[in-house]
Amino acid sequence: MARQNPNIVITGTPGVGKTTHAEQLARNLGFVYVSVNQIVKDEGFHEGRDEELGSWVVDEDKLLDYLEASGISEKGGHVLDWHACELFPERWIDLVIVLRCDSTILYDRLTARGYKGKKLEENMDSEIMQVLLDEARESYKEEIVVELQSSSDEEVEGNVERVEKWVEQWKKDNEAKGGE
Ligand code: DAT
Repeated sequence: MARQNPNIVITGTPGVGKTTHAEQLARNLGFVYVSVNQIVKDEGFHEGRDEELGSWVVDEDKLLDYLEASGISEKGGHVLDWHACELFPERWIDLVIVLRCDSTILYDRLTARGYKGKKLEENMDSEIMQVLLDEARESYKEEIVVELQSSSDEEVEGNVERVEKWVEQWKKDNEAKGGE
């Protein structure tokens, strides 16, 4: 059965603004906000923490089974917030937003969060080398991957509006397809 609403992944290096965008989008659209980090932590879908990188070593099978059971694939209308995207099956996902941020601004955001040493360095390198953008482009069809800048508040506003318009169009196209 075709889903009535699209599923959207918001990805990017830590600090680029994924949570800011994903929460606002979910609120405006009436979609379900999915903090993958929170689920991994709360449900224990991990094999401990990589202290150097400051992230969970995720048990992907358990995470995907959990999301599947929540009806993501059939119902749609989920906004997924995670600093990786290649693990989500292609058939679940309709749009992948990769947020990008100016390095100086990102540096300030990450240090404000207490990142330092190797954790700070690795995340800065990841943004500069556009690791997440490449991962998204390798994992999904080119036409569903969109790179958006997230250095200023105005950009958040513009990005959210742009995605809302995209969702409207997706629904129209989807209805038209269903009526064929
Ligand atoms: P992420 O979920 O990618 O780790 P976040 O949404 O928690 O990022 O944002 C990190 C911090 O930066 C937070 O204090 C909000 C701020 N921020 C994010 N995107 C921004 C933007 N485009 N303009 C101004 N501040 C932004």
